[in-house]
Amino acid sequence: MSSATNMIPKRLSARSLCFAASVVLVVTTLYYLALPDSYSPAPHWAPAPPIQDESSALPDVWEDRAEQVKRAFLHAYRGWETHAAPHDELLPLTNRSSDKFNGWGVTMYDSLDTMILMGLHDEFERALPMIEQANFSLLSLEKSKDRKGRPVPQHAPFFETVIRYLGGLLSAYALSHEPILLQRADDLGRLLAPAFNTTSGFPKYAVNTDTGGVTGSNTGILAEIASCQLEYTFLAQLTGSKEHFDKADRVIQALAQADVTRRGGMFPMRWNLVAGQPMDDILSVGAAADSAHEYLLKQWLLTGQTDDANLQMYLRTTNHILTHLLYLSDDRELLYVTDTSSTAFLPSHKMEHLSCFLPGLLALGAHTLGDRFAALDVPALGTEGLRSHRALEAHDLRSLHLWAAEGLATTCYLMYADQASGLAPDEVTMRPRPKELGVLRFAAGFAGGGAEGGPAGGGRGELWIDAMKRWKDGGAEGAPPGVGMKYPKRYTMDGALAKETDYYTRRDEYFLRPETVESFYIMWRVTGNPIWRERGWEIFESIERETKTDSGYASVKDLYLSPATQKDDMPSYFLAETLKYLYLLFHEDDLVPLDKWVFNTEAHPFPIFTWSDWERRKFGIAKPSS
Ligand code: DMJ
Repeated sequence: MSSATNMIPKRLSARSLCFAASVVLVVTTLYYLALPDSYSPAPHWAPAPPIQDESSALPDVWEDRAEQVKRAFLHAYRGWETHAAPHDELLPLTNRSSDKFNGWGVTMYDSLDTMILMGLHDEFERALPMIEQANFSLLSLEKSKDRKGRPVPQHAPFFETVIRYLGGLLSAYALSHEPILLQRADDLGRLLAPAFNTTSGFPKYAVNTDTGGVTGSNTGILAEIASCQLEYTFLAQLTGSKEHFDKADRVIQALAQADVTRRGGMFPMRWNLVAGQPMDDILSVGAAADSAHEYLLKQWLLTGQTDDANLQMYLRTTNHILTHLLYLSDDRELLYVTDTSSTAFLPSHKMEHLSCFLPGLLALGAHTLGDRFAALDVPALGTEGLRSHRALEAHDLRSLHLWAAEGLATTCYLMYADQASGLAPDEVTMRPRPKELGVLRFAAGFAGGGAEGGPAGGGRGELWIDAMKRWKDGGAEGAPPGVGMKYPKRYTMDGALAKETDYYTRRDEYFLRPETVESFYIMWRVTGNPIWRERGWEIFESIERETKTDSGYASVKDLYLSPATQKDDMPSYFLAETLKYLYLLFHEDDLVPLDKWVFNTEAHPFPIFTWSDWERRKFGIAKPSS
């Protein structure tokens, strides 16, 4: 059990309250000045500004902050080049390397488009000859051992290889037009294609790129079987290859045809790759599920908003998330997203850092869907889907998605700001607000709990959508539940007041993950509210303070202490995603406009396109209905 379980909130000091009060006034005014006309879900309240450094109003501050992120990227990348190239990832404490992703130098492939966006042309140029020589063979791994001395597997994990390598090549090609990048993307797309040789068309776990042999059981994980559509579709559009197109299209068709009516139209976690049907009822936006939900909206966006199958799946899924997976915590009324188990769809009240991509996704949907929120095919919904639809009918969906996005992104921020290290735990268990006032509070096991003994699986709490209904029925006074002013609370090691906390930590490690700053970037672009930049800057400062090493940046544990304890690990997504989103968040120019580009789940931007008549005919794509 983590000692974080026994941490308690400390009262805010009078000095910090005074300081906060004075900046609230200034920043609220700034907020309204910066607010675009299109974002006005409830003009009578304002979201909470965090404690803000007054110097951030100066004109050059954000450019300087973007430069600092660029320097961080260079520090990490040069550390990899010096100590780990041509291997996959740098071990930033021992200056050794690891080969967890095929040994082809994943850090370089994952970093290519970030280099272009940051104007790091020397680094990009140095990478091209290595890509020229790449043959995507696994034979060099034959004698490699992992850190525990075990032989490294002789297969390329399909999902990770697609999102990091294929996504990286395609995006760098789109930004640079270097022909070798597309050639290698095409090679890799073909070498990985045997994974799709299943009855359903969903890909298997892994491929041996030397033999074409496929590894993995006939049970697939949602995120791994349904997060390749963007990459294979864009590859098809660039190469004109129907083979590539068909790979993505079969995945989309299999999802669209799967029977998920008793899950309210949302896709669960485990799938039978022969039948193409779900095998359990676990509904989650976290690990093993996340990017599959993301790709529904993004595939619709990538292909110029004409793909009705993906639109329908996205609308159904978000209806279910909004009505079944969102809850409020008991102390600060934090909005959180959890998962429901196979047993009667009970919520676990667990919230993962991985789930912090959801606010960004909801904001992106609110920004782009417009009147298409009304396009849901209601007669095709099952009973459960219809119930969600009815529960949402009273609401303006665009506002609801934006409020959910704001509340969730605030919770994701507080999971950082609450810790002495300023870095968020990978997993927490939330204490839900009880269903009705006066009902015995849900507290048993919380203070002395932990991953095993805590409240997971017990106590239903009040669904956000029910609290929203009461708020609306009561005249919609003040901020909607879970949205608006929220302050950090610093925890101490004394367990006496543990029942006052909103959550306890299940996993007190920060793996340099991007999801929270990814959502801040989209929130900033969609709402124009500077609060998201400020919060992103706080997180970057914590990353610099707690995770920087002589050669790179390290994952950390013991987050409730500063300095936190560093671990010998620097994932490639730190360069591909975390630093890219921070750079884009601070950069004064809109380098990747959201109406022109779509980010794959590894933050590699692909340009939005529309199919030409010839491509429609060649690939067999029906004309859009409107
Ligand atoms: C990234 O590799 C991708 O974003 C993936 O979809 C899940 N999360 C990791 C980083 O946390």
